[in-house]
Amino acid sequence: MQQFSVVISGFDRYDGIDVNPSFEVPRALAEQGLGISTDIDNPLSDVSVTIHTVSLPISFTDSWPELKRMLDAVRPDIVIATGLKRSARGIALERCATNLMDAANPEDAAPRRTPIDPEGPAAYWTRLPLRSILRDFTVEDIPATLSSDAGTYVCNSLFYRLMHWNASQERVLSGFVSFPKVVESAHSPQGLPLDRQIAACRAVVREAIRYHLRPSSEEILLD
Ligand code: PCA
Repeated sequence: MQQFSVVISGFDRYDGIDVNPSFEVPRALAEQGLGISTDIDNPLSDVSVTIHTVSLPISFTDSWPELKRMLDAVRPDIVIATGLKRSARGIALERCATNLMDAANPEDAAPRRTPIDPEGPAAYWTRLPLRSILRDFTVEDIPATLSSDAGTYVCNSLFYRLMHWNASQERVLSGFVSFPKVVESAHSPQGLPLDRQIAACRAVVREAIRYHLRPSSEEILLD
């Protein structure tokens, strides 16, 4: 049986948010597992998956070092970083991490319009198989969009540093998924119930493992 180690990161408390999906979803998934069918035709029936979760501070300086400590300790095959995008209607699959920090609030001594890594490339593409993830979402009726950027705040910085690290790793797949706000009704104009967000994250991990087992150039949808 093939062993897979998956790290799913989220963030600590947000001001004004009662139920924080990027805190709740990784923990729920670690508790509930992936629910992989043991059907012999299922390519995932022969894998054993361990999910590790970490909740990070919303900080330009501290979030990446904390995630990196976890990556060094666990040496995962797959890393899914997650965050909250308050404006998102459904799940936003982030395809691109850009080399830019720009905090909207200048009071907190946060960076204004500066590169994350002055020596680094302008952007990194995700390594996650977005095409097959979207296909799963359609089957499970989970509203989602492809997103071209995770903003210019801490989520994007973490995503960029993660992809920068991933560039020097063999056989590690990483990417970033933004959750919308948690709402009660599946038919709200904006946001999704927590159980739908957990189902979405489960599909992301499942497809990432499938792709890790059998990479194909078609599955990463960039345009
Ligand atoms: N959302 C903020 C910071 C962390 C998060 O989950 C952002 O969009 O950058």
